[in-house]
Order: sequence, then structure tokens, then C-alpha cells
Amino acid sequence: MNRKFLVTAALPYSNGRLHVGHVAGAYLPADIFARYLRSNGDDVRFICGSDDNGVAIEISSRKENTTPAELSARYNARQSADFDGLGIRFDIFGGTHQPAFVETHNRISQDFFKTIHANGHFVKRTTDQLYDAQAAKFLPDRYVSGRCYHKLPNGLPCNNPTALGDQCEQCGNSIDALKLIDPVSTITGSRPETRTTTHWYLQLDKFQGMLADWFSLTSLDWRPIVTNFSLGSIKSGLPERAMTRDLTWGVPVPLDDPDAAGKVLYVWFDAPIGYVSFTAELCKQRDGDPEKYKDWWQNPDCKIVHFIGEDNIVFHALIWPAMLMGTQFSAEEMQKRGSIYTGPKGAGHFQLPYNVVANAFLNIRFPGKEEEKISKSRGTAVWIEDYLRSFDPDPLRYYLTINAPEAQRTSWSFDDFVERNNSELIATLGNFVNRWQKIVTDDFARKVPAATNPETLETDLLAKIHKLPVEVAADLEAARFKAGLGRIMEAFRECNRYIDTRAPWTSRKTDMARTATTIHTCIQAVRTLGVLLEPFLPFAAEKIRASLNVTQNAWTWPRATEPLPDGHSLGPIPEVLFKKLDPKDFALTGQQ
Ligand code: B3M
Ligand code: ZN
Repeated sequence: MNRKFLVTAALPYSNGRLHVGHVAGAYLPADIFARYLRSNGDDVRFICGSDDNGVAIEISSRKENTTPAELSARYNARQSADFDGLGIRFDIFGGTHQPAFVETHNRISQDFFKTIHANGHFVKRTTDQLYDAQAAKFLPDRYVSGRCYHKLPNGLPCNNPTALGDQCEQCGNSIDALKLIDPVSTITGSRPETRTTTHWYLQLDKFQGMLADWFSLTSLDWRPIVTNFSLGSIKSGLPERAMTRDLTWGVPVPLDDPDAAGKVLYVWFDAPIGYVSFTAELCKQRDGDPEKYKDWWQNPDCKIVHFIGEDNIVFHALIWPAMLMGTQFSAEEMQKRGSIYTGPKGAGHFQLPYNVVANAFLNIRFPGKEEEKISKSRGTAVWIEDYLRSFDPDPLRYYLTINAPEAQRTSWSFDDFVERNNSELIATLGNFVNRWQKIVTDDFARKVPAATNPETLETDLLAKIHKLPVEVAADLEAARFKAGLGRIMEAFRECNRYIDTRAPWTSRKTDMARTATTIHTCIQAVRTLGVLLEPFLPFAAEKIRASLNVTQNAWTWPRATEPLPDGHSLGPIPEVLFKKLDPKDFALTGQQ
């Protein structure tokens, strides 16, 4: 039976363009994983879309002198085009506030909130908050700045005049926005006043026991950056979090309570529900029934895998699972169960994630400069839109996988990118695919010649390559993308050594049988490796497939080791797989 997988990639905020850091963090590994599953014959849905709600979108639209609706529609379209250009192929790319999605999204988000509310997991609290009267807005912490009130280790006041409402960059302490000295709203520059407001707080501490239990059951083979962070947070205690906001742009709080009027759900409450609501929209398109989302989300036989950047771990590995548990258990039941989580039982209950795969951040290194953080405001980014104007998608996919920040930060370096393109993609991979093309054309009329005299050199090489589908699958299933691609590249290096040894360009002058055996072996090697490359480098893999004249049906993981029969007619000589690059080609990108 086919396995079922629901794969998600973090929803990008629709107030900016995508850069290489986004792609390396979540989207590329998720796409490789989804492509591998499809090739393997698993039943997979790959879900993404923009995160349109929340204060960041509202503030960006104010800066750009437009509306949140216009801004988010524009960036949603831009991001979708960038993903297409990179070959990142979602089954659906929605948007939490896009016209075609907002209705379903609001309904499902409000249902979540009402169920969790009815289950007794919220506490309603009235607190003081800073209010910008000029903007007529309560100020989120990071939109307030002021003088830091902390003391330094030497006893002197920190006094940093530009501490933000959540953290002081100078002394590193976290900040209570209400205590900032001479606070200023960064939206209007005016001095905020203090007003009271009421919000609903999710009692996350009550979920600690169950979350820890669930972790002990499921997370054993998760990446250490995810488990260490999550277990550490549970140990130090999960603070309650307000799940509502004083905003107009977002999902209205669905409570019949005057205090809820004019408020919306916290963007991190509704954003992960976007995964569910986009699945519903996809089911509507494909099966005519949005409710079929339950076949994915409430089906114990479906594995849900979230791909995210490291800054999103708390939301996906702790808060989101707590929300999902909170739809199933009432606060009372939870207290009775203590810390026993036995998984969703019976119909109508949401599954918890099967895996949460997080990457660390990607830094950037400009020629002749130190490695630094990617920053939109400092202009230290490589934007996908700019990249795609001048370059092909596969080299970027290659570089961001072989150099992926899977366990710790890595950096995008222009020189290294060019060097790896030229020495690995061209000189190793492309070269091997091309080295025997002229011979198979001139001497064998582009038909697979029979191998009449294979020796251990041939049988060993093919035996090794035929083990790769299982080995690379094991890497991909364990989210070791870099290792999987590394294995394939190692096989290409071996193929190059093989053809160097056999030197068919020489043997063809004296020994046609030997030459035929060599060419046969090269073709079979590429036939297998081409299939394995597809999730990583789909554009090059497609050119290889066409040049081998293999049908789409036979171009799958389970059939990767099926040899092409003797006499099989190849397709045309493949187009150039990879173009040579020069560091100066990058003059265009990276600065703006
Ligand atoms: N919109 C992206 C970020 O934090 C955030 C992800 C939401 S995933 C549900 O950069
Ligand atoms: Zn400070």
C-alpha cells in the first residue's frame, strides 16, 4: 500500500521577496522530500502559501502606502513566481488572506479557536499595554523603542537609547516594553500612552507533561536542533501566550463577548492552520470536497512533516502541537491524564507532526568581505527574483543542498558557489553524462550496445550504483539531504574514474566489444543516477531523462535500477546541463 504524507513548508510572510536564506531554510529541503516521495510512488500533498495576517503586513502596507490586501496579493504572486522559477513544486500555494482562501481559512481557524476555548485552555486577562494614539493602535513589543532600564554586570545602567520593546541589543536582556524609559512608537515616532486591553492567553504550561510524553514517543530521530530546543523549553517551563491581538487585519476572534469585538487571532495562531485550510482548498479542487482534508490531518496513517527555519521551532514543535492537543482534550481531561499522551484516537482528531525538520540560518559572504547575516535592510541578500534573471535554478538548488545549514549555520559565498558549479556540476556530473555521447552517436547510432564482456570493473560499479536508491532513500527519509546528494556526487566521481580507466575514445579504435561494454555501463549508470537526481536537480534530470528516452512511467525511484534494454534507442544528445559561471557574473545581484 502507498504511504500517505502531508508535507508543509513554512508560510512566508507576504510583505517581502524571497532570498536564498528562505530557500535554504525550508522550501528546498521540503521540495526535495516531496519530489522523492512522489517518485517513490507515495501519496503526497505538498502544501504552502503566504502568511498574510498580522501586524508586520499591516505596517509594511502603511510604509508602502497601500492596503494589506494589495500588498499581500502582490507579494503572494511574486513569491509564487519565484518558487516556480526554482522548480519548487507545491500541490497548492495558498495565502491566509488571499481572496480564494480567506473564507475557508477563517472558518477553520475560528473553529480551532472555539474548540480550544470550549475545552477550557484559554484564560482571559486584562493588562496594560502601550498604545499609539496617532496610529490608533496598540503597539506590539517590537514596534516600541526607548532607553534600556537594565544594569550592566559592572553595575552601571545600560542606558541603550534604542532598546526595542522585546529585547535590548546592547546588554542582551529581554525587555518589558512598559518599563522602557522615554518610549517611542516606531510606527509614528510619537510617544505611546498606556491603556488597558483584554486578551485570551493559551495556558501552555498545562500542556508540558503531554508534550514531553509525545516527544519521548516520536522525536527520537528528529534533528537535535529541534529536540534540544523543545525539551529545553519544556524543562524551563512554557509561559502562557496571548492568542488574540488588537488589530483589524486578520481572522476575527469568534467569541460572543464584547471584549472580543474588533480583535483578531494572533498571527501565529492562524498561520499553522493555513496548512490545514490550504489542504481543504486543495481537496476542494481535486476531490470536490474540502472536508476531505481530514483524510490527511485526522488520519493516523498519514505522516505530517513540517519544514521550517530554526526561528520557527517553538511554534511548530511546541505551540502548534499544543493547539492540536487542545482541540482533542479538555483542560479537565488533560489534568486527569497528567503527562500521558496516547495519540489521537477515534475520528475527528488532529494528528501531531510526524517530524519537524528545521534548518539553521544561512549567512552570506560577499567577495573580499567577512561572513555576515542576511539582512534585507542592509541589502546583504541574494534575491531569488534577481538570481533567476541571470542564472538557472539547478546550480542554486545544488549549492544550497550540498552546503545546507542542516546542523548549524553555513554561508552562501559567491566564490564557492561559482567554484562548485564549475568543478562539481560541470566537471563531475555534466562531464560524465557528456563524455560518451559522441561515441554512442558515432559508433552505435544512439542505441544501447550490448555488454558482451563485462568484468568486475563493470559489475562492481553497477552493483554499487544499484544500491544507491535504497541508501539515498534512507538519507532522505531521515532528512539528511546533504548526505543523500553527496552520495550521488560520489557515484559520479566514481563513474568518471571508471571511464578514465576504460578510455572508450581509445578502445574504439581497436576493440569494439570492449567499447560497447563500457558505453553500455555508462548508460545504465546514468539511467539510475538520473532518477536519483530528480528531487535535487529536476531540470538537469529532465534533460537526462529525455536524452535517454526513458518514459515518465519508468523514471521513478522503484524502477531506477531497471536497465535500459540492449538496442533501446536513446533520445537526442542532451542540451548543456550546466553553464560555466564566472564570479563577475554576480555583479548584478546581492546589492539593493
Ligand atoms: N510566517 C515565517 C517566519 O517566521 C512565518 C512562518 C509561518 S509558518 C506557519 O519567517
Ligand atoms: Zn540594555
